[in-house]
Amino acid sequence: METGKPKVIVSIVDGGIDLTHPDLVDNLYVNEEEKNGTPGVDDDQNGYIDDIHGYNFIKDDATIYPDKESHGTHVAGTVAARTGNGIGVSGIAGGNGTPGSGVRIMSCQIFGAEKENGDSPAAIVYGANNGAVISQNSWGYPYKAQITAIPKVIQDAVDYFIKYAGCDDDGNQLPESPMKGGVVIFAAGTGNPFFTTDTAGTLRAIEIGADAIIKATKVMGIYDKDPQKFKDAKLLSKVTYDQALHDNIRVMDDTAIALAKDNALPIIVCNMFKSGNLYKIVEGGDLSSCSIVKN
Ligand SMILES: [Ca+2]
Ligand SMILES: [Ca+2]
Repeated sequence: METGKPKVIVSIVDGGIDLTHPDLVDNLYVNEEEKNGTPGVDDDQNGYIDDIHGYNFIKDDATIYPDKESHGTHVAGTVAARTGNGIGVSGIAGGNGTPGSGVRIMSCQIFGAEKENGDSPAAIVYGANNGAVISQNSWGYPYKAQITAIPKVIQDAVDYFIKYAGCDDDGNQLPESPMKGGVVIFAAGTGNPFFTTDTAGTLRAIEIGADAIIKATKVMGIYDKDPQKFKDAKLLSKVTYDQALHDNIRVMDDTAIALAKDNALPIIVCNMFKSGNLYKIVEGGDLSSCSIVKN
């Protein structure tokens, strides 16, 4: 089981992390040039003064402080609270029990007290430019903001992170980086009154401008008849939204499929129990052992 690696830096784009938290101190990202540098001087010349553990994109300085709800600290703990130290919680990538064996968490602060919002595109880009290969985002817009699509500046920052995290200015993988290009994670609930999980999940995929939504199931994909009942059931590599809506296919509920159709969001159906399946789809775009719903 993977418990995290210290070479992997995760930027927490959120409220500021409590940098003194005993369950997090061992797994904080440290910019050594700034730590051993001169206060008030941008020692590593990255455009940010004294950014030792990340940066505060509200105040435009390096003073990181927890938000009102301690949400940033909570999220950081879920990612990398130290495992096996007898206190607090264990993060999913908090290490194997040996000090310093988990991923490194970087604090990119965009929330503070109420009505304090930071420059979130700059915070996402900062992560890519300073060694993070995973950008963790657990935030959104209030309903009253009436935002129905991901703002272009955010989409551009997300695209930048995916393309350039772990790379030098020419787009080549840095020797110390564990990967070329990054992963942007949006953590959010799919609960929505009167809507199914499938429909709410489809809505979230549209909101973040995703290339596709993956429906992981017990079977390889979509069949012409129930593969559990019929031995000669045939796997269909592609079906249209209208086919998915009709017949007995029932990939998802009709509302979810209609929403995907209206927004031209492909639905990939695959087997969640087959090892390496998700990786094949996400990394290589290999759809040979799954089905896709699109026009
Ligand atoms: Ca700096
Ligand atoms: Ca400095």
